[in-house]
Amino acid sequence: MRIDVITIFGEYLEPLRLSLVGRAIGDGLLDLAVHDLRDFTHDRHRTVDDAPYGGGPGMVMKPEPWGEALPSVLAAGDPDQPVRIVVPTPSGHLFTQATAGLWARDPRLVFACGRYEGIDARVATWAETLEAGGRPVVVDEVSIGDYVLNGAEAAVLVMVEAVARLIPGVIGNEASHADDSFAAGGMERLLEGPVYTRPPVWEGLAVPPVLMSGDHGAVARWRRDRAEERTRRMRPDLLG
Ligand code: JAH
Repeated sequence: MRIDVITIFGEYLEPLRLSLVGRAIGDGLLDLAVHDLRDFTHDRHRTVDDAPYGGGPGMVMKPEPWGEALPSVLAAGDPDQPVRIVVPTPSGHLFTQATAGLWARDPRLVFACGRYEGIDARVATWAETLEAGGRPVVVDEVSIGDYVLNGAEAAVLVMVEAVARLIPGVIGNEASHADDSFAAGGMERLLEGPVYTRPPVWEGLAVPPVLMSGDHGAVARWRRDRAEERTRRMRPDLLG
């Protein structure tokens, strides 16, 4: 998979070169390219924002740098691959584990990072008229949750990590994400219950004996019960 990120704060994406995602890049399973939006401006101040039409506080990202950056970035990749452009915004539809699973099968994701009050709305509309890999470009406006950030970069970190670990070959132990909270299949829509390791007693607190019983059926039932109990307590909305 190739992932492009267009941003005015490229350094924000550097942590993606660490740890598991960094290893995926090193192993050639993920190609990450970060682009500076200001490279697509032409004035001496490399201006990317302007005042909002209709008045009000804050600034809006100008469309013209995006109008140059997006075709340039699309042309930098494999022209035969279809592209999904992702625009993180608090007014988008919710990004979930299911979204991550779908995107992990895409050959190309392009993240467009807004700052200020967001990107001129015409950019998303216009980007839908682009094509890549002989197919229309898909534009997804998504939110990672109901809070406002100072810009989309932190949301991109979250989404790239959630997607990259689902790329085949990226996680050494494929079974380890089958029972993650929110993973499809297995413990569907349940939070994960508590986990324990040695020592058997720590600060006077014992590990639940069933986990040391060697009875795999009893362990599975106990884990399912704890998962349901925790989901009822922490996230009753997930149980419907
Ligand atoms: C803030 C552009 N759902 C989290 C989220 C995503 C994006 C933004 N805020 C929150 C954001 C300012 C400018 C995007």
